[in-house]
Amino acid sequence: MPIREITTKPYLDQKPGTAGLRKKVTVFQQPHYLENFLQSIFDCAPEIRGATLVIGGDGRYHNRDAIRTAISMAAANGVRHIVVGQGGLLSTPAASNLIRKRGAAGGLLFTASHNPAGPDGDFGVKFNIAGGGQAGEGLTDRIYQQSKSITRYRNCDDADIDLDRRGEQTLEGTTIEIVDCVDDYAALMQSLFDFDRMRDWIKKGHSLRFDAMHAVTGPYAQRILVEQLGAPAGAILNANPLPDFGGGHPDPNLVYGKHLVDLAFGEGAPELLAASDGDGDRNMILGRGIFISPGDSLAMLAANLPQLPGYRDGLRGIARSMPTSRAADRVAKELKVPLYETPTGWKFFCNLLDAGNVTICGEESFGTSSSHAREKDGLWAVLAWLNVLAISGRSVREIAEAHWQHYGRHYFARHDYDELPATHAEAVMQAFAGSLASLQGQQVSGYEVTTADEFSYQDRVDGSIAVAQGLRVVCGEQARIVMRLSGTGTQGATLRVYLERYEKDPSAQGWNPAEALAPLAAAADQLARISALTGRKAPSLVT
Ligand code: VG1
Ligand code: CO
Repeated sequence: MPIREITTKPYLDQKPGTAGLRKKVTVFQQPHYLENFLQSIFDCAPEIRGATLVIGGDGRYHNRDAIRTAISMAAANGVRHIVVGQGGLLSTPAASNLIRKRGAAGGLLFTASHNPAGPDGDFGVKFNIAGGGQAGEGLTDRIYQQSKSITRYRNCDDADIDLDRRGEQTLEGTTIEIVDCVDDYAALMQSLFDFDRMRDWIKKGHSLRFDAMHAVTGPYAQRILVEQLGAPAGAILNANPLPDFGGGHPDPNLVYGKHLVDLAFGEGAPELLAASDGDGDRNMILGRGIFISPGDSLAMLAANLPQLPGYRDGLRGIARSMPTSRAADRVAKELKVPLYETPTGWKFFCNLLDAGNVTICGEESFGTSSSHAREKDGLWAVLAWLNVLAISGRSVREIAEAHWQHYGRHYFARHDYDELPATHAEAVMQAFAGSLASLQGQQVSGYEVTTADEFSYQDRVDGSIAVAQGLRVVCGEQARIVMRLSGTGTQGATLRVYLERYEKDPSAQGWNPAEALAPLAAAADQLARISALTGRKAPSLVT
């Protein structure tokens, strides 16, 4: 199995987005496509040579092929030790944990998150660095530049690797260690949460339901919730990972998780209902008769976290992405800890976490996690809620209502317009940008505009600046309209419109979010001429 240098020609479309390189499976199946990108990573991150690399994926179609290629190329590029999840499976947070625990110089994660899988579905690759976080903007751009001029890559001929056999194998002097995908992650969760209290809570007959959506979290939920915490096997839905995710769309939100919503609002509903996405980094939380929006979940967990074993020292700070509702800001204020507002994408939290500035982070896109990892962590959020329920003896609804009563309620919704022609999406952004200039001091939907600008962010640790991170109209604490274009799609452009409205008075908090936000939605349409410029009467998805 000699190492070979293979001559190649660059593909010019390998620009990573919000979370790595995401394309149709058929794009990744083109000769040398994945190889070019991986070699660009090895070229731009020479520290991996002679070091440890973690490799895993969410189990989707093409996962095994891609992982074999990655192992073979890593060996040919002089990686000393490769740690791979058995069967090629590692959830994104579990991979982040393994990178940290093994002192690895990096990790390759094969996932397109919640995007549908299968031969006609999506595929993706993310490069994570030492410490377990996603490569930052600078390195990501260097990798992209390298991919545009690449002329050769290194590979081993006919590498024969058994991804299912636990233990060590060798390839051209590189050790390949196949590990159980759950062990280290489960141990980490045990170090953070009170497993005895959670076990008791379940034993007393409190019920929960977790939907793994035929994606990567099945084995994790099975081990932790069923085997370790004693939940009945029926508490986990769709527990077996399938290459096409069972034909479903493992995106835990009100649309793709509607069956859970129906269960939560139906008779005999379980007390805690949750779901995760394709690669296990997202979470949706529901209780009997209530949906907890991700921004609320961040705020409520932040307020309750210091009661949990791993967080007894209190919070250092809280971070949220800019479009995420400002519910967490109020908790930070009361706890007298800093609140950081970052651009969309988990990579922006990593330097803050590394510097010890924040303990918990969240995004409106159903992402929450803490300093235990450098990725968002779906099951972590579920266990955190479960632990809070177990120690407080309160229901999800009671916790939420007490929170709103104390802090006020932030109504929030995201309206997505999918698969727009790029020209339409850009025209909307331009129209909105054009409106911003004259909005200062004006009224929008009855609120006075205090800021109308484009968000940019300077990293406090490395000084780097990220520009053009979304357009926003801020009406003090009362309301906000934010717009940005997605960086994770694989087809056309996706416009995201984020609406937020604050209601302090508990007697006025009984609206449903769609009603509460309708005037702001109308204002957004008017300011950015969305329906006029796109021909769409309504968003494709409201979450
Ligand atoms: C989306 C979300 C963002 C999230 C990203 C990756 O990005 O909005 O909050 O971090 O997906 O999540 P965009 O650019 O499409 O809005 V995951 O679970 O797909 O790794
Ligand atoms: Co994901």
